Amino acid sequence: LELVFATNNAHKLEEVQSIVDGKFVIKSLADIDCHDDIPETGVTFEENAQQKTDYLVNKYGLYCFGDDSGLEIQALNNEPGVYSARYSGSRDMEENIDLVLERLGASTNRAARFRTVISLYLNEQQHFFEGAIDGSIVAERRGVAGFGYDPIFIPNGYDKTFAEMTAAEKNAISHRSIAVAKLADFLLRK
Ligand code: ITT
Repeated sequence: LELVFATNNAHKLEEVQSIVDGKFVIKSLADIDCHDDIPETGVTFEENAQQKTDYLVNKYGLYCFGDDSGLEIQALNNEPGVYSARYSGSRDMEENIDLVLERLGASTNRAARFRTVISLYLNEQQHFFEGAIDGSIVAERRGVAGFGYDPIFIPNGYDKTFAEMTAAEKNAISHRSIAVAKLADFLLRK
């Protein structure tokens, strides 16, 4: 089975490839020579994830999956949420993290959740798979691994941020790995 992964985020591609570990073949957008900026205008992870797969289905007629994900911070009314990639108005993650830390300030409620929704389009049918992990936001960045908000998120029960973990440690517990495990189970049962 070959599926196109509708993402322009190289970190997501790498994580998902390592989680799937060859159980099925993942083609990137570069592999199909697609360099488009796929529109993302929804207000939920589901809508955005489906927009990514709808785009490939409509343009290329391909079976594919897409990942929409983000960080929900309780004290910020679940922001940045679907706006995680552009919270400050730009895709610069330094600025996005600065804005989160500034808005959170000295708040004692540091509770946060990473969420991923995967949209799969296969055999003319639409499916969704979700993953989430609860944790908290630290006062200052820690670690250099991973991507996005990893330097400020500590999963509950751990004392390291995602950015202080190895890829294998993050992939063993992350929101993305939970969603991808459900996707892989579904595909392998077919
Ligand atoms: P595609 O839409 O092309 O897949 P994107 O980076 O725009 O790539 P999203 O729209 O899903 O992806 O935005 C999610 C943002 O949330 C992402 O840019 C990161 O900043 C953040 N994010 C998602 N998963 C993350 C993770 O595992 N660790 C840290 N930050 C993450």
